[in-house]
Amino acid sequence: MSRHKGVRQRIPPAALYAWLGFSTQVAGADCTHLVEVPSGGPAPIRVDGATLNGGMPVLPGARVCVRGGIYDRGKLEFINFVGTPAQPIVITNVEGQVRVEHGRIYLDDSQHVEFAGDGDPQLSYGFLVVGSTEQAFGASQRSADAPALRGIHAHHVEIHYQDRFAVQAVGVRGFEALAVPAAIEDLDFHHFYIHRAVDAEGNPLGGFREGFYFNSSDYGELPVPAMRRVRIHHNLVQGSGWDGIQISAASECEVDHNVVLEDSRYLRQFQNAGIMLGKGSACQVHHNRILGGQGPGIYHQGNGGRSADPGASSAGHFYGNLIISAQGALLAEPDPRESGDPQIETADRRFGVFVANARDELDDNRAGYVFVYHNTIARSAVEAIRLSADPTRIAGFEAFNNLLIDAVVGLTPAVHPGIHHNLELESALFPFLDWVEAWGDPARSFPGFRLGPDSAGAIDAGATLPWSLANRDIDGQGRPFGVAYDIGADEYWPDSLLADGFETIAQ
Ligand SMILES: [Ca+2]
Ligand SMILES: [Ca+2]
Ligand SMILES: [Ca+2]
Repeated sequence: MSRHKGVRQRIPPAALYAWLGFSTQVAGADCTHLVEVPSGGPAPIRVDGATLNGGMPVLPGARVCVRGGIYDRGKLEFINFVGTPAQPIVITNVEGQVRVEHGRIYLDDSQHVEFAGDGDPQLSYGFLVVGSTEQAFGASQRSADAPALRGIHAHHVEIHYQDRFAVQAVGVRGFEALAVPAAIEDLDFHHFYIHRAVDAEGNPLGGFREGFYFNSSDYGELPVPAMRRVRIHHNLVQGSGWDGIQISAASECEVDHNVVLEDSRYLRQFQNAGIMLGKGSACQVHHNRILGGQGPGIYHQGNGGRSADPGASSAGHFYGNLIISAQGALLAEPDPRESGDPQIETADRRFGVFVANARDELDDNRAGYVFVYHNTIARSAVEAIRLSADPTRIAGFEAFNNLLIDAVVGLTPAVHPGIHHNLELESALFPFLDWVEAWGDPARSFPGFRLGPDSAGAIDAGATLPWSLANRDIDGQGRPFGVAYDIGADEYWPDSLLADGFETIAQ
């Protein structure tokens, strides 16, 4: 088992940009511009792409290198970097880590930018934000005159001990008055490691609310979707006070291969999901590990598919996730940023998957469809899977091939034509493979619930998938193997090495 290791996704080298003519060689990195981060001082640093190129705008395809160092307090802001889809502007670290202490990093009024924290091969995370009191990392369009928030690719960033939303993409302040907002499009965030500090005994020092909070300021005011083509993947969020990952008002959305550990520490009402899909969101949520959380593993009040044909849309699919709820009594930690008495919600909401709404993705007033399959859900204190029975909220659903372990209640509704091929069992009586999931720092261990050679009842017992999604299991292994699909997130492969699946970029 690995911890979050920051596996690289290398982008082709920037050699083709040599035509810019002012390439700066830094430690082998082909930089078109070099930014020095001054250490100390409370003043925010603004790196302005409109003038960085000798008083002129940085050109598409440029590689802006930020030299490693400590930047203490305030804000490190990159603004006015405008690339093109074919030639994004790369902002990356060189010669060490860019460490922003008691501050935050923002990428404002920029378009088609890759913010790449893998610039130093010695480091997993080239950018580190420590102990900020505002959003630790954000991307925003600050005015209607600025370029729309589009084409932002950010990766290999560590955020440690912050008090609010860790990674936030917010839209278009100043656009609220317009009837048709420019959409936020093409956001790709991966290999973020977001966690709080702990002392030697493992007690939390400080905390943060949400690992990712992707939303639009138009949320609730204007027709959805406000964001399109959003992907959040291969991130690790440990110890969030509120939801681990939230996306609202996003379509063509994918949340996959994330590890959410011990979310919902503050037990806030409506802020207690591992992965929260807010109104207007139509997402595929798959191959995530949601371990030790105190609320629903996946809570869905977003959109579903446009029709009963699951192949018609990418929306409203939840599959291949491993969800293991926290055991024992609920524990509420105080929200460090909340004045007055903490709002403690003690109702037990340890569902595995809770689908409250599935609006149609094209018409928010019309119920849509949702599909829940091939998840392994353990230790839920209430239903492992609850699907709203209100036909005005959900037009239809299918829940099948789910493995429900030690569930107090398996599914609600219990009987429905769309509910089939789910297996409920007690872990103590079932021969799972001896396999442990261990993630985070400090590491947290959970049973892997992988199928072994004796796991009859689950092996080859699933319904045949009528569409091509979920053709990989949580280990990255192909499915089906053998004569049929296995039930749960794992497909049993004999005599093959188990991978943790987390490194598997390609689907
Ligand atoms: Ca939330
Ligand atoms: Ca099989
Ligand atoms: Ca497997």
